Amino acid sequence: MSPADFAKIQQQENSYRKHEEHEPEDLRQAAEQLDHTCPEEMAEIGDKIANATPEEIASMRTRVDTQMTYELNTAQMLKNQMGELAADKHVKYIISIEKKKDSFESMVMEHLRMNGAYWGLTTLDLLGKLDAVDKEEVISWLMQCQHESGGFAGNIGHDPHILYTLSAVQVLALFDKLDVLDIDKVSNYISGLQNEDGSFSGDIWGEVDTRFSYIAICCLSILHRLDKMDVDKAVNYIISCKNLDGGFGCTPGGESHAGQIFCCVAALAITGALHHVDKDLLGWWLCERQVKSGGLNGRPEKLPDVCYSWWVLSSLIMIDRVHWISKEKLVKYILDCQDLENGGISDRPDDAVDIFHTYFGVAGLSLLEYPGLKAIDPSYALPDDVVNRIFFGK
Ligand code: GRG
Repeated sequence: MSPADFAKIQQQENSYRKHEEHEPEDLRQAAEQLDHTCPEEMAEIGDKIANATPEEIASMRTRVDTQMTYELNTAQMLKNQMGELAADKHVKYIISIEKKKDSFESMVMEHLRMNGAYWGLTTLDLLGKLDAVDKEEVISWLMQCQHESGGFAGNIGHDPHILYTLSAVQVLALFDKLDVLDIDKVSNYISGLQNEDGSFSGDIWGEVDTRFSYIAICCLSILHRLDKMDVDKAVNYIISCKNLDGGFGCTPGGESHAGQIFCCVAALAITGALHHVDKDLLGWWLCERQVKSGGLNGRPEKLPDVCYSWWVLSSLIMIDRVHWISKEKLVKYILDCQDLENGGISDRPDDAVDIFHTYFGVAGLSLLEYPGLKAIDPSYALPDDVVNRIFFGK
């Protein structure tokens, strides 16, 4: 073996030893390179072994050992960096919220408990643990939240709103219990909130928002009663909220925001009107939401938040542009937001967890095809099997 060969080997060994200082991307590339160059290197080693002295063989053995150690360390490091979903901890966290009725979180959630029920129960279902709750108890409480108008409130004794009505319908769909509903009563409540211009109000007080258009379309679609509303007018109103950047706002002229974009794109997807979306323009705006940490924000110059893993990702999927972001980096960001001790997911790493972000984190991972999770439908925000049962009876 020539001195030049020895110098080369020594240089490589030093670089292997220094791998901790490398960026994960460099290491991933190096691991791939090793994977590809290995056969030639082995052949080269084979040639040299034929004429090698005992010292040279010892040196080659060191080199192979170092290389293998490096590969194993790299694999281990990448695995550690990726982390894992603490599924059991999240299940315990969700169930514990129900039991801590006097906690701060329960108090501030009191008026929107119906949304909380949807977030928590859908997460449990995605994790394959919906049977950890007493279905009859949930349904009995849920039905006490319904008003004479047909709409549902966020909790017993509160006022009805379209926001809670969708959550109630979604929870019943999860449990395959839509038959407890007076479908006409609920669908009359929703269609009664449509305005002359095609928009929807959230309740009798009249606030208008594309969130309510989505909710009305999603809810009536689940109840097989889309014919009760003027779909053309609803679609035209949504299109009137489209901006020059390809996104959508809450009313005409309103700033594009990922949450509203989800609502408008999903409403157009459900009504078969996605051709109104400029997919490349909107896809570009949406993929620009991914920041350095891998997380997504909801609009330019804002901080990333786990909930946008849902709003942005589901929209990208619906317009076939999900490959425009780094899925791996987003998985890592969501996993970094877990409370590994007590369960739950937060908006950003090391912040306090809550049920809203726990749902959107797990739902985001489901969209990212994270192993062990049920698949979720990007437009109905319900597990695929629930959507299939509603529309195909299976
Ligand atoms: C069934 C999934 C599902 C939804 C129902 C309620 C609803 C329909 C959609 C809400 C869409 C929306 C507007 C989401 C955004 C929520 C959010 C985190 C808003 C925060 O806005 P800012 O301005 O935060 O406080 P940023 O991130 O812009 O600084």
